[in-house]
Amino acid sequence: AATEDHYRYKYLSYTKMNKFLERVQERATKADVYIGFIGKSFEGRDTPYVKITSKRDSRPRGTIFIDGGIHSREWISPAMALEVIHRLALNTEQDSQVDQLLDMFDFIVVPLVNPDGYAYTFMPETGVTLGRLWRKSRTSNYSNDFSCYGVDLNRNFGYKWNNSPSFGGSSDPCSPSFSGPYSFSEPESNNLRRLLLANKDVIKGYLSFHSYGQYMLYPWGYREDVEIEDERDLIHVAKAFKDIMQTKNYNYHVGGSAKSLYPAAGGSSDYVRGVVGVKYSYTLELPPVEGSWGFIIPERKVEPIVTDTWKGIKALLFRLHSY
Ligand code: ING
Ligand code: ZN
Repeated sequence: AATEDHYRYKYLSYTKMNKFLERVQERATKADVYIGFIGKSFEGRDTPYVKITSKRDSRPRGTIFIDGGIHSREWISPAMALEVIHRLALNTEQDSQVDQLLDMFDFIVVPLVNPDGYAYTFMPETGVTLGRLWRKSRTSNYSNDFSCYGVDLNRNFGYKWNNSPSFGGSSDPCSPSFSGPYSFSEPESNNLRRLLLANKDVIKGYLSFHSYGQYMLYPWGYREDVEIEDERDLIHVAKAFKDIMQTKNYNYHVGGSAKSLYPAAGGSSDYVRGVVGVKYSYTLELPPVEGSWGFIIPERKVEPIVTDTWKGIKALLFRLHSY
């Protein structure tokens, strides 16, 4: 039978991803690995989350909450989330920093928030432009003739949802950034909200993996002209990531997401900061930097990207803990 290493550094289908998680759980010896489900997607796919905690003792720790795959075409995002799970749960590298991290934090990882969109990007018959580059969920109820599918889940979260003037989304169900008829209209965003709120009091940091562009973004996304409290701390923690990545020849930009990228209301990291109340809430735009095929990264690049990025994430978490 295939072990979890057989599945590592690959673009896994939804089904294989679930097998990977089970194998990791079976083989974890130094950490406790719990697999739960945040709910079902629109098309009925169970959406797993993984909780990883130290085996050493059960004293309460702050929690780092990580998600991937909000946008289906950004394949490097769930791949990164799975690497985090592998590193923390198995630590086959015998990295002493991982032991320290598990002493500092509990971890909750939702590797694939949008399994329907992701499954759609895996269907060869849909072609490159329609299928592989699909961004949204796959809801089918919102256009009059049922011809336009999906909601941009990163415009559907309930903090300043559809905030005008430039909310960076669309009210047109046919648009790739359709924000939905109301906030949390989608099972996928709503499922994530439930898990976030259930852990509201313990979450110390939130990381949402997207691609692409090499940005470490903090709120606010909804407007560029609103200052965020504690910006210096947010920058300082993000710089720990940026500096490590610099030594590996990545050039990350750290900044507020509306200012650095574009204004966009209804994103998950705004919700986590604004409603869940987590000070350190980030959206990480993974490589590459540019190019029209920025979402399509050859599979052989997965290993170097996620290996390098894990080092940056570790540095960020160590600095976060020092606050
Ligand atoms: N980028 C994000 C997007 O949803 C973002 C940028 C971050 C928007 C934070 C809002 C809040 O557009 C990608 N690549 O999806
Ligand atoms: Zn995205």
